[in-house]
Order: sequence, then structure tokens, then C-alpha cells
Amino acid sequence: QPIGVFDSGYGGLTVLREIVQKLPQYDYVYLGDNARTPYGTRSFETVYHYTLECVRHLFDRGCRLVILACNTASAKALRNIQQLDLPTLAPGLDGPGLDGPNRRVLGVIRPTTEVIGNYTKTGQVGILATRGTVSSESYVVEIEKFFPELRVFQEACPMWVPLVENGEYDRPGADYFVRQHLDRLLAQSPDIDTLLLACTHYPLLVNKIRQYVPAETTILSQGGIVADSLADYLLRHPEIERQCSQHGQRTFLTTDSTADFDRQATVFYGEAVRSD
Ligand code: DGN
Repeated sequence: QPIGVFDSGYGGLTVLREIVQKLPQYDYVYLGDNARTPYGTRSFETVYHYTLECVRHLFDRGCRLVILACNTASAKALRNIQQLDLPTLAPGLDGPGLDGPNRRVLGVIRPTTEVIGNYTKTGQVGILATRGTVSSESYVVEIEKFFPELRVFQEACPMWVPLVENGEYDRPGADYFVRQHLDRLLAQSPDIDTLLLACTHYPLLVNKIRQYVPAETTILSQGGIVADSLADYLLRHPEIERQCSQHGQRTFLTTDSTADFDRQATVFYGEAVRSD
């Protein structure tokens, strides 16, 4: 069975890209809910229902393991989904060989919060994310579990996703908004030395971000961290790993127009994409 990777739209492709680089042997099905993106401004209820529908779809396609490669979905829906029992989550799929314990949904917040404290010297970290992720406080709560001594500052950057999706991420127009949010974050504390790009789109802005923070700042993108964490997870769960097929196949699905998806997806995935 392929590994499912879900995002509200294109952004999760920045995560899939790193996963595929680290673990190319597995088959992957990517699902972007482009028809209903963005999730960043939607309520908990809505994000939960949309995410659950998409996870179910990936289970229907045979995935055993689904990664929510979206911070907003991980922040607002993952815990509730993980608490659902299998018949609710995947009705009709719990027949022979499709037993519950072997089906998993993982997010992107936990892997990142487990390691963020290893990068900071000042003990002060900044989280840049959508409004939904920031207001959920998920990063603050999760970091506290692993690194209780850290001070965590957050800044919601609602303009950054539209900048990236409109192709402005490397143009001069982006500078104003990139700088505005970084200035606001650093105004909370000048000693923040580690920045987490806690939104799938932000790695595309990394060159701009670097221009507006002190040179010694560590800027963390999630893709590589999530890929390492998945590799580790598969090692620790051989019963899941055994069920992940290994033909190097990539399948791309979208809830909206495939032509639009293919055009935009290349920017995020770094190579040409053909969706079904
Ligand atoms: N994929 C979303 C995230 O990582 O938060 C960003 C896109 C969105 O839905 N706003």
C-alpha cells in the first residue's frame, strides 16, 4: 500500500519532496484539497471535517499510513482523528488484512517540536505560521512537553500563503510583508535565534526571510525533519513498514482542476507533476 500524504492544497508537496528524497523506494499518494483551500482561516470544526474526509479517501485508496503534511490540519484535526476508532475513520475497510492497529495518521507538528530545542542557544524560538496554527497554540503546547525551558514566540503571517500561491515569493513585492511579520516577531524578543517555518508554503520564502533576520539565525524548514521522523517511525514500526509498497510510484490527486494543480505543483514539488 502507498503512503498517503495530505495537505489542504499544494503546500504539502514541499514536505513530500523531502520525504521522497529520503525514502524514494516507497509508493506515495498525495492528495491536495485545492477545492477548499486555504484551511488557515477556517474554524476547528471545518478543518476537522475536511481533513477527515480526505484521510478517509486516502484509506479508501489503500493507504495504511497517512501523513497530514499540513500544519493547520495537524493543529486543528489530528488529535481528534487519532482518537476516532477505526470503523468511524474507515468504514468498510476493517476486513481481513486491514486491521485497525495497522492504520495510522501522523502529523507534522510533533516531529518538529521534538527537535526544535536542539537548535537554539538563547532558548528563544519563533514560530511563523498561519492564523489557524498560531491560534491553536499547538506549537506552544507541544514544545513545552519536550523543552519546557524554551520561550516560544509566535507570529501569524496571513499574507505569506497568498504571496507564494500567486508566484510573488521571489519578487520584490513580497519583501514588504516578509519584513513586516519578521519585524513583529523579533519585536517580541530580539534574542530569538531559531525560526521555525511552521507552514508548508514558507520554505519558498526562505531567501527573503534570511534577508530580514540576523545572519546567525537558524531557519528551520519542516520537510527534512518530517522525512527523518518518518524514516525513524518506519524503523520502529516494522508491522506498518512491511505493508508499505515499494515500487517508487508517485500518484497526485486534487479535489480541484488537475491542470491548475499540475501547473502550480511543480513550484512546490521541484519537478513536473501529473495529477489524476
Ligand atoms: N498547508 C497549510 C499549512 O501548512 O498551514 C497552509 C495553507 C493553508 O491552508 N492556509
